[in-house]
Amino acid sequence: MATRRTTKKPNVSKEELLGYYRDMLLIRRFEEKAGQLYGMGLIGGFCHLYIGQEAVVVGLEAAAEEGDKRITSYRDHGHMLACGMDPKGVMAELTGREGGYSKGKGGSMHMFSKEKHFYGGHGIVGAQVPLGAGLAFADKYFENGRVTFTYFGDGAANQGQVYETYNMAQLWNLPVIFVIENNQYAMGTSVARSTKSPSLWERGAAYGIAGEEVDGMDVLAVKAASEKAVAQCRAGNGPYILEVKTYRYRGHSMSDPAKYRTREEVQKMREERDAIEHVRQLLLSGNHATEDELKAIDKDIKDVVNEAAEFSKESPEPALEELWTDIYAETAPQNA
Ligand SMILES: Cc1ncc(C[n+]2csc(CCOP(=O)(O)OP(=O)(O)O)c2C)c(N)n1
Ligand SMILES: [Mg+2]
Repeated sequence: MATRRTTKKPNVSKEELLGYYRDMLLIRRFEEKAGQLYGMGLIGGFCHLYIGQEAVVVGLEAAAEEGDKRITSYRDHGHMLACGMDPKGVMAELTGREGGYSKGKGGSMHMFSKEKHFYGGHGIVGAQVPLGAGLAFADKYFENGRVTFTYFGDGAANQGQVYETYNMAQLWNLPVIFVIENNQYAMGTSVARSTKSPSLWERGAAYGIAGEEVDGMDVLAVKAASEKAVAQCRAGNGPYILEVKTYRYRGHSMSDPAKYRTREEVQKMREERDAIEHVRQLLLSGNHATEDELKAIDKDIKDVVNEAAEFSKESPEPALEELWTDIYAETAPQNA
């Protein structure tokens, strides 16, 4: 685990810092609520929470521009919120209701937003990696200057399809940023137990792809690395790999007994490395916000999340006829 932190005066405005705080807190509170709704039996199937990893997606999104695309795995609620999708629509999809982004027919592993250029939500480990390169291929073909953020985990990083994708992405100079969210575990298997080459980003060198390791508990470090990666991609220099070292506080999914790590390990990360607490301290010590102002933000976010939960309970279940809709695309995709 990298332990570097942005200790020098951050090169961001007060508004930006407050924005990151807000965005990360929204993800955390949303996920806590999703966990509660799951416990109440209102969310079916699996539920993979993102708690602990918030700085990754918020830092990456800080470098994104309108029209850029994102695609990720099943641990995707944070990615959706960070790119501006409506918490009500996301929560209602989790509870399987009509008001959800996929009309309640998809759940977290089949949720999309064309408007926000969010391409899922994929339950098959690593499947989103070649798909992400495909999105970037389309952007290159249309010469629209867009980049695609393709997120995957440390476990997925051991898959063959990742390396086939690296090869082609570099060969074709595709504008894709491969973001490895290294949260140290793939279900119950730690990185140390799954590979003898633990520096995952360095594997790109075999294909000529540049990259770097980033402290994923420091949103400003993620933002800085993301800006560099985006600049390289937009300039037409092909793909870039960011291995973002992070940590998930909760189990792999809601049904994980977490016997593969100690409570102390989790507690230590929460107490010493928490990304939200880090920004909170930067805001307070830099006199960018008072305790009361931060409390007001907390309250605001609680209201947003409670409203989303209410909406996700009140929205009706999809009608039976919906079984026969949204199966085939009616129009061929156009340049977005
Ligand atoms: C092809 C495939 N193999 C196995 C699984 C079962 N599975 C689901 S998540 C997971 C672990 C993936 O870990 P990682 O890529 O590190 O992502 P994280 O869950 O940590 O975000 C596995 C093995 C699956 N969904 N798909
Ligand atoms: Mg993992």
